[in-house]
Amino acid sequence: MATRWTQEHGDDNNGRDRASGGGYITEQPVEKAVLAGVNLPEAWSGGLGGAADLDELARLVDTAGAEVLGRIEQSRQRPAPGTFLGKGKLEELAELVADTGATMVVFDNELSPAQGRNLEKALEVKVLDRTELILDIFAGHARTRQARLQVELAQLEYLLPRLTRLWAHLERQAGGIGTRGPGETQLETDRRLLGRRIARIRDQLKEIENTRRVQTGRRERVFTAALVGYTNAGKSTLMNALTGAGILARDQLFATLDATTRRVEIDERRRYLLTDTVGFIRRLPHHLVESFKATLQEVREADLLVHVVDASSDDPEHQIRAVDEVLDSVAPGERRTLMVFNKLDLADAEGVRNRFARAYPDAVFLSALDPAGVDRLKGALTAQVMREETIMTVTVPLDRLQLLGRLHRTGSVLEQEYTPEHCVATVRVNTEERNRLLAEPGVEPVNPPAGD
Ligand SMILES: Nc1nc2c(ncn2[C@@H]2O[C@H](COP(=O)(O)OP(=O)(O)OP(=O)(O)O)[C@@H](O)[C@H]2O)c(=O)[nH]1
Ligand SMILES: [Mg+2]
Repeated sequence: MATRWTQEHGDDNNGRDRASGGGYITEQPVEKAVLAGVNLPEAWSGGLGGAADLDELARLVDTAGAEVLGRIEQSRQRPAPGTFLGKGKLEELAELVADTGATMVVFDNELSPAQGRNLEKALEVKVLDRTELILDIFAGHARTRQARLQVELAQLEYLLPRLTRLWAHLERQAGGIGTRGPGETQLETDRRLLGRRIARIRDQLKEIENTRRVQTGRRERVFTAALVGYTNAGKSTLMNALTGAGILARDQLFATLDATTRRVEIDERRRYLLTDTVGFIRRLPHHLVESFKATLQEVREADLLVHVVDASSDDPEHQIRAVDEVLDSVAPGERRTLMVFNKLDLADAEGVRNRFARAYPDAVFLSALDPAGVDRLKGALTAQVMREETIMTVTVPLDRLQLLGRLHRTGSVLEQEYTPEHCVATVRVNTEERNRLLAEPGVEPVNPPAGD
């Protein structure tokens, strides 16, 4: 039972070393898990229904650093109120735990505090639900102060109603999946203190967000594209291939949690910003979506979403739907999206094209490992940025003609006429140049094009 984490929550000195070590557990034995899933009707309560996906749960457990020793599944019209699983299935699960020597049971469903307690009593091992597992992985992968605070906030809010159960965990064993994090440092505190901590984190996050706002406000307005998609789809790999950003990309779920932004130069006149963001998953815990609102701000503010899909996954459509659902809550309304079907080297490339080309005529099909494919994506992104170009006519005061200098050099001044006070120039500009020009005192638009 002496499973230990390499570091305590809140210490960020060697977060990167941890990640390159391929897991967080330094001492054996590794925790041993049995997976349990209840298939519920799709429409069951608040998006928590649907079939269990124990393969994906196994990947999550593996990412968290535990070993999977067994699985059980049950289909029900609704969860059994006390224990989620029916009585017979619960006995079967208890036997499986005993036979395998498992140290914990992980549910693919979200358990109520009472269900968690009852299950732990019946099974006599630690019981985690999908949300706790995902929160734990996020806690292990958070790198920046902002990401760590966001995860801690989500953990605290999730744990608050479950405190008694958490304390029981901690008495039985120190450490292990699901007990890392705020629980350890808050062991001897009460809910009131926890509430205060939550309030403080919220304040700190607000401060970080305000600083970011001031900084981006000072930046010029540049076309921004954000990579979004299911976890492990290849967002960071593509980001690195397009920008040389050197972001952590690995075969793990939720490898990157922080938004990273890089500039991509198209030519002397045109550039755009590309942002890599946190991956999504089906039934992403709403506490996480809530507390990652700040990171996801990048998604909300982007001019273009580049939706990366792992075309080699079992069910790409399902993943696309899951991502769209998260996006609906994060960035509601119209979204301009470029679909990118990645990992074609691992998929039946022709089959994938046939399946998706009709629904997504502008989509890019590629493998991030193929430089020619990455070039095509680059081309598609450039085309999207260029689509932003508009032709407009402005008056420029004669003593400020230098404002047109850069546009002259790139051949973007299409016409020029002079009046005694003004130059009337028709220019081809992208969003950034347009806004910069119109922000200059004395520069006025003439007959702005309809619909602009
Ligand atoms: N074979 C193959 N592997 C790929 C391709 N693109 C990405 N990968 C691998 O897939 C794994 C996940 O890639 P990441 O770039 O980390 O995925 P991500 O979308 O950033 O994932 P998260 O940050 O976890 O949400 C890594 O092991 C990559 O090397 C591809 O086109 N072909
Ligand atoms: Mg990533």
